[in-house]
Amino acid sequence: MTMWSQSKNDMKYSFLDKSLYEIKDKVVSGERLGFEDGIALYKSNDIVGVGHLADYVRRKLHGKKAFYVYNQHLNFTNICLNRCLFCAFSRDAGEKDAFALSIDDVRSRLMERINEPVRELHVVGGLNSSLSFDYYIELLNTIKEVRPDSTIKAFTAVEIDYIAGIGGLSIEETIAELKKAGLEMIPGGGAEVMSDRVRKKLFPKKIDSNRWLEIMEASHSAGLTSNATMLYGHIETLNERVDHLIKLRELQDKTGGFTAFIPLAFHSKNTKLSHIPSTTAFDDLKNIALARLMLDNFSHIKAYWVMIGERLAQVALSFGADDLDGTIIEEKITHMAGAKSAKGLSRAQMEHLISSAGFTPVERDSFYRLSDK
Ligand code: V47
Ligand code: SF4
Repeated sequence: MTMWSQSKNDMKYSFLDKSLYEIKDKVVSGERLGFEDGIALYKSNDIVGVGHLADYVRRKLHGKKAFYVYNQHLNFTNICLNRCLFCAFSRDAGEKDAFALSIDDVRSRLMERINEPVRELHVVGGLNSSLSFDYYIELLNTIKEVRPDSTIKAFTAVEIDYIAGIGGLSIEETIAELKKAGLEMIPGGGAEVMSDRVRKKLFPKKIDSNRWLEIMEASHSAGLTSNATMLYGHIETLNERVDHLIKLRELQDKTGGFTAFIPLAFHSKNTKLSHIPSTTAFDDLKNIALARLMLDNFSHIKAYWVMIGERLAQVALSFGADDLDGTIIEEKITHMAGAKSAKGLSRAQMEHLISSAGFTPVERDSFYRLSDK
C-alpha cells in the first residue's frame, strides 16, 4: 500500500494513451507500480496523461504546497581521483584551475554570506588525496562554529567511502565521527545510474551501486537522513532507469531514511561526452513524473532548477515535483558543464516562481520543518 489510496472512481480523466488506464487504476487505489508499468510510462508519448497521474499523487501528498530551502553550496575541492567521464567540475592535482579550500578559505566563504538567513549548507567535493581525515572533521567543526543554526548536509556516499578509507575506519565508525563533528544529512549524489554496464563506461573508478546503497543504509541506521539522485540523459536505457528507481524504493522500504529524490539532467559541455545532446523538456518532465509515480514511499520529489532551468522547474511542479531545492547562491558542478540557469536565486525570485505556477511557497529546513522567517 502506498502513502495515499482512494477509491477507483477518484480520477475522471480521458487519457490519449489508452494503456495508461490500467496504471491509473493502480495509482488511484494506491497499488504499487511494477517494472513494466515504469517502462510503459517512460515509453508513453501522452506526457500530459503521465503528468496528470503524477500530479494526482503529488496533490494527495502535498496539496498546493511547494517547498524550497534557503541554502548555500560549498565545494571545498575540485581535485578528484575518480574523473568520471560525465563530470566537468573535477580536475587532476596540478591543473591550472584545480583548487582545494583551506579551512580559513572555508571560513571566509561562509562569512561572505553571514548576514543571509542560510538554513542549510550543501557541502561536497572531489576525492582529493592531499586532504586528511582530520581536514573533513575540521571542515565540519568550522562550519558548525560559523553557522551553528544551519544544517550541514555534506559528503555523498562516494565521499564517505573515501573518507573511511583514508581514516582506516569502517563505514559505521566514519559516520559516527562525522556525525560527532556536525554532519546532519547526506546529499543524494554519486548514485548516477545503478548499472554495472554504465559504470564501466562512464565512471569506472567510482564505488558501485551495492556500495552506494550499503553506505546509505548505514547512514540511515545511524539516524542520518539522506537524499537520492539519478543522473539521466547520457547512455542509460529505460530499463536501467526503472531498475534504479526500484532499487531506491526497496532500500526505502527497509530504512525509511530517504527524504527526497532528485532526477539530475545530464549536461555534457566541457565533458568527455560533449557529443551527447542536452536532455529535452519532455524527458525532464517524464523523469519527474516517473519518480513521483514509482517512488511511492518517498515523501518529496525535487525539480532541481539548476539543471532543468527555472522555467521548466515551474512546470515540473504540476508533473509530480513538490520541491524546487534551494536558493543555492553559487552553483558550480552543473554550470561548469554548461548550465544556462542562474547561479543562485533570491527568496523573492523563488517565491515568485512558485506562486506564479499556482502553488503556495513554503520555506523549509533540511528536514521539511517550516521556516520561522
Ligand atoms: O553526483 C556531475 C551529478 C551530482 C554532471 O541531495 C552532473 O539535495 C549533470 O547530487 N551534468 C551532484 N549532473 C549534485 C547532487 C545534488 C544536487 C542538488 C541537491 C542534492 C541533494 C544533490 O551531480 C553528482 C553527479 O551525479 N553531475 N556532473 C553533469 N555534467
Ligand atoms: Fe569526482 Fe564526483 Fe566529478 Fe566523479 S562526479 S569526477 S566523483 S567530483
